[in-house]
Amino acid sequence: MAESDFTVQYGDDIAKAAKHHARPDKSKPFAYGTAGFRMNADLLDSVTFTVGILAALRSRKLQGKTIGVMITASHNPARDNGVKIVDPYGDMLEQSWEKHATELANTPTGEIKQAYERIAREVFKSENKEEAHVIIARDTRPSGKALVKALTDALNAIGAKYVDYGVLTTPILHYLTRATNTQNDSHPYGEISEEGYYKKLAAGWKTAMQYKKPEGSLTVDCANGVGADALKKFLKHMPAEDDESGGIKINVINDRTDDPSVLNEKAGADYVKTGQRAPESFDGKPFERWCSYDGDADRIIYYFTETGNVFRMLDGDRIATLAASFIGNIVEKAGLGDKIQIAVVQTAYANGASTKYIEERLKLKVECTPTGVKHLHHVASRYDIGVYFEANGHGTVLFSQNALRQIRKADPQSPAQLEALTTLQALTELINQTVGDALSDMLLVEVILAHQSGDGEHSIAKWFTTYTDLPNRLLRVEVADKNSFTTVPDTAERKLQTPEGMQGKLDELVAKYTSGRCFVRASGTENAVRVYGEAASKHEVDNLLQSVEVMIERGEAASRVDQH
Ligand code: NG1
Ligand code: ZN
Repeated sequence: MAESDFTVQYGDDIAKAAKHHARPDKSKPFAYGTAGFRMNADLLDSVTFTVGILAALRSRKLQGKTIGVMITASHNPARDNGVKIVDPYGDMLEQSWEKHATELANTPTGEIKQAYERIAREVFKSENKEEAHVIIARDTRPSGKALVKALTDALNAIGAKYVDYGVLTTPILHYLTRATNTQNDSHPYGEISEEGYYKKLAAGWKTAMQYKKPEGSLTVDCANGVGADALKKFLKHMPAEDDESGGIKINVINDRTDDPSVLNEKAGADYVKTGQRAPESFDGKPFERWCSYDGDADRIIYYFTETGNVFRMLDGDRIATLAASFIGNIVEKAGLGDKIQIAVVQTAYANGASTKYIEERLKLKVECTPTGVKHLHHVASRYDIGVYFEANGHGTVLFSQNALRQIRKADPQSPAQLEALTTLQALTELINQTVGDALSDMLLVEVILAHQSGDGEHSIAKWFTTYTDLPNRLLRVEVADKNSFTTVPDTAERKLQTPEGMQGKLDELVAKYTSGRCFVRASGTENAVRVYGEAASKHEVDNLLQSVEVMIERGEAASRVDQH
């Protein structure tokens, strides 16, 4: 018998169920990208059905471990939706499986049984009768419910067991996936419930904030998304506002989760970061701390105004530098400086000034990866402590098994060492170890600012002055075919390979500007190319980006002529 000659169950049931979730004949090809599948929700029914099949296959392949499926389109408009798979430890679907997701999503409905059996044979290698387990959550989008139905129809057809957790933030679903799979470990990640997540974070906060009280208040713009519900539930677990140990006043705004039309509208992390402006409802007083989550609460951006209404933004790069500097410091204070190595992972979109600050002032290693948190997460996990953030506010801090062991077994020699160790231990509980998490990142920032305040200066203003961002801009340019823009391998997307000759022209343009840097890459989530640039002055950046846009448009015009 040939190796692949084994029975694969459920093919007929899948074929039957698929008829209710048929792939539209004329759909464009779907691709599992940086954020899973994401598009107009009307196109997602058949795609979500096939994701159910793949999630069950993945679980069976991993001896029945629980796989997560999240239905969300994050910061995109309410009409969009998306679906992505979460691996057992809460990280993104292993990259080698993305091609199977893409293949299933593009299979005509009449051929789904054959495609399913072919993939099952390829990944299983021998007969597999494991019980499959999947957990599901969705954000507040109205289309989410029907998509969960498509997903569970697939899970029923393939004989998988599942739990539908309803409406949750993306990071809570990641937490639950990891918590479920580590229940029998010596150190389970946490209780398997939404409540368990809030309890874990609140416990970490209380320990980290013993004897500290944050200055002033914090206002959180929840983008009218699911983060609003989560934050309100979480606050019930926090110390009273006037408590001298960790009491904090948090105002929740943009919490209209009952009205989908306002989701991410003139609010939220993406609106603030891309426009470098406050949400429309902003009415903060000078130096008051504000932050914005995105629609599924995995990104966060901080900001405040200085006297005279000058807007100041603290993005993912700032959170990374704040966290790396603080954690580096307490690791030293805890006497673990020679046992724990810290690194910071960024993408090419990180402001050059932040990279310089980390390397030259903090003396820490910086790694640059392609866009998409899966890349950053992967590299960060190689270090004892890996701080990773995208400039857009998506990121976290990972503690390796070695770091956790060192922290657990350290024997403090002084009250100062004990305090540092206690804070460090608390941070390992407070910081989401699976994925970027707006709520958890917010608590991290608040802990650090509270620890650093007390010298008369506003802690947020002090944070802002640690270094000065290079003026920068991010442009989105629509092109006929974004796939004609490819980058040279191993350059973290900083050099174009095609269109031929374009990188040379770009280099010539950049060379004309002081501290100029610019790169062009195809977006993984939208049909456009992104142009990022920075230079010594705002005027120069504007100039540089305008020239690059003209260059791209000329290239487009020339290729249109070629095709005729
Ligand atoms: P694309 O569209 O590939 O640039 C965007 C963000 C990523 C990431 C993904 C997923 C920028 C420049 N790009 O990717 O960082 O967050 O969306 O949401 O912010
Ligand atoms: Zn998001």
